[in-house]
Amino acid sequence: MRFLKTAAMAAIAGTLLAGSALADDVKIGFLVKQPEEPWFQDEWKFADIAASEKGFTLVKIGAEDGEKVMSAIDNLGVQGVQGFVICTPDVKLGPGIVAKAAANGLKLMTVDDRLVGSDGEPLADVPHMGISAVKIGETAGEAIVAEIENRGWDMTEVGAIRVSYDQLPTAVDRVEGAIAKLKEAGFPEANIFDAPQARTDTEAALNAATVVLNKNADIKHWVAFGLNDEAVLGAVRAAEGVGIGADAMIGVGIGGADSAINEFRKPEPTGFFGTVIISPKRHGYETALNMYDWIVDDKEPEKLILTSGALALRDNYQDVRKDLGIE
Ligand code: FCA
Repeated sequence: MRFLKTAAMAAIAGTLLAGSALADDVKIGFLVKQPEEPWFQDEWKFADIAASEKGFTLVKIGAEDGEKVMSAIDNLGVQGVQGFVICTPDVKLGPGIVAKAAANGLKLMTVDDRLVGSDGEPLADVPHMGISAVKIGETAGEAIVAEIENRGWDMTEVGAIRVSYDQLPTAVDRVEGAIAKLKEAGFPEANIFDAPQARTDTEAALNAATVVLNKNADIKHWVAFGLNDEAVLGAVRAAEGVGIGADAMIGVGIGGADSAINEFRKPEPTGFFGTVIISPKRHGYETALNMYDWIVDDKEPEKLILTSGALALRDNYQDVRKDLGIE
């Protein structure tokens, strides 16, 4: 009897030990599609904070195309990682990413861009944290409308640049949210011009917006929106390139990382009028923490978390950032 009791206690102690050893050995991957973009730098920064708080290892990998994503996942498997968070360069890689994660025995969560299946529908089984894209786009649209009115522009004489990346559902939701608010305020649909960007960076947006501006040289007042700050900065730079400055351009981006903040810090205002600040802390810290809890406590993350945004302008962005806990 006494022997049995001792054996049982030893077994319990062994389990406890194994449990804490597991916590020390936790390795989590964090893959992003555009590692040079300030938003993703911030996500990594906050994920690093979660790693040092909980004592796990964070493996950060930039994966700019499908091939890199697939080899990065194999790489994580070889390194003994238990799970990873990913913002994929292409949401259509969804089924491939799910299969690759499973083949390596890795738990999988997505951030920012939600995976889709071959039918184009979201892979609802993969836990995801994204932004409330339509709502945030609407906030950008409302800010543009308010400033058009503030400047006393006649909407029939204003052009709108829709910097678009339509292969990404969250990008479509964001720009369509902005357009809905413009139209609601009476902005003529015929004055909205599509500027499809080849990639989601400033240079690609600049190229796309330049085409629109050159084709419509008779329009003197412009507004611009897109999926992120880089998209809108591209439109603002394109406008500057054809002599349209801050007084004739109202660009409102989405993000609020350094790309936007550096613009607000310039001594003179530019056409980059505002940004809807979203939270890299939630997207970096919280996703990493959720993955950690999943690995260590078998606590599955919520399937879908959508985060909100807050409008910031040149003169109040510091307060908005403070309120969001990202200053
Ligand atoms: C997408 C965009 C990023 C950022 C993120 C929340 O991944 O490409 O710039 O806006 O959503």
